Amino acid sequence: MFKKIFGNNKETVENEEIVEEIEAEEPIEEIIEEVIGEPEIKKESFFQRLSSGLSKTKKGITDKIDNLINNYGEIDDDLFEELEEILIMADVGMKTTMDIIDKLRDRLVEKKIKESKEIKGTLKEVISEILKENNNHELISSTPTVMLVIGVNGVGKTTTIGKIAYKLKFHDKKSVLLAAGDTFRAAANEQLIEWGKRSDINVISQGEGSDAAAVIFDAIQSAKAKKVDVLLCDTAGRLHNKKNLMNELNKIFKIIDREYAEANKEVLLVLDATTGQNAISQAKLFSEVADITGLVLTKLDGTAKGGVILPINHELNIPVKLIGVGEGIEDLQVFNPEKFADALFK
Ligand SMILES: Nc1nc2c(ncn2[C@@H]2O[C@H](COP(=O)(O)OP(=O)(O)OP(=O)(O)O)[C@@H](O)[C@H]2O)c(=O)[nH]1
Ligand SMILES: [Mg+2]
Repeated sequence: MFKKIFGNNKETVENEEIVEEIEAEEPIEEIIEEVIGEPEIKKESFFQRLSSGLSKTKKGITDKIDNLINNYGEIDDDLFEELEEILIMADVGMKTTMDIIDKLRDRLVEKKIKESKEIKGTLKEVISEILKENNNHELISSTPTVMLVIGVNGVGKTTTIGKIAYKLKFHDKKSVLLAAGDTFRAAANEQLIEWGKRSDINVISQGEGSDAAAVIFDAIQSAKAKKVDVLLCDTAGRLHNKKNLMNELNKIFKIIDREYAEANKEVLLVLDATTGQNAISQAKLFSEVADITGLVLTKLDGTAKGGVILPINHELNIPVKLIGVGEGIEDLQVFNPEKFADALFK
């Protein structure tokens, strides 16, 4: 594959070439279909997508808060205790919940609010403020950019790359190249190539079992030669305690620094919202080994644990840049705190 990509001064290989090769092998095709499914482009507005994506979380937070408010007349300590319970059950986490309650109590006193039915607006205000902390949703500050996408197994790294590539190319009008840096999992290459094909974006790959750092090296040379705006690099799913895989990540960071010092570097950590509080510990552990520039919170659509975005914002000093609200190519949104709060409290 190395020769194929770089031989005869041909820096990249067209998706079609690789895909044709893969098509000859039936079982891999089946695996890809199983892993990716069909692209699903729904005719919904940004806000409708967000709103329907958050419906399960809304049931777990705001619908319960509505019930609570209706059950109380005057605000008292019991109400705050029940509110605390709702937030903790909705994966908001102990620290962030306590901070929300404290802020809410102060704000209600300031505003001289005594009736429970008047709480909601102030609670939304407090939650919006927490969502706005750390806010920097700029995905790329300058070009060229090398963006490395990391995270544990199955959180949605490859899918997110497919969606980001589509967004960058068709919404932001950037030229994009993909690097298949997951050389570990079976059919990982083919999955990325399939995503590339959907947006007609080239993929640099060397096949399963090859050296991930070598793939990134090749991809950088290609990105430079083609003056590509954004090089998006997939990586294998890894746990922080898997030493060899963490070393591999360090090797990749070094290659990027050495081979493309002039490029802007972004490291996106992908977190799966369905894992709730676990996502927070993943972010803490990964930030010990990598300079993470942004977070992506995926699978918000499939979970009632979307409240985890609050402690992620409040307790980690890394901005949430994107949120995944479905499996389709357009189901990735730039994280907008105000719209998020609106969708939650609608
Ligand atoms: N509902 C939903 N599913 C998602 C979202 N993002 C990813 N997925 C699904 O999550 C599953 C895993 O996604 P991948 O992109 O393969 O995850 P990965 O992190 O690359 O996995 P590994 O390479 O095995 O570590 C797939 O079935 C995706 O369709 C999302 O925002 N919403
Ligand atoms: Mg993957």
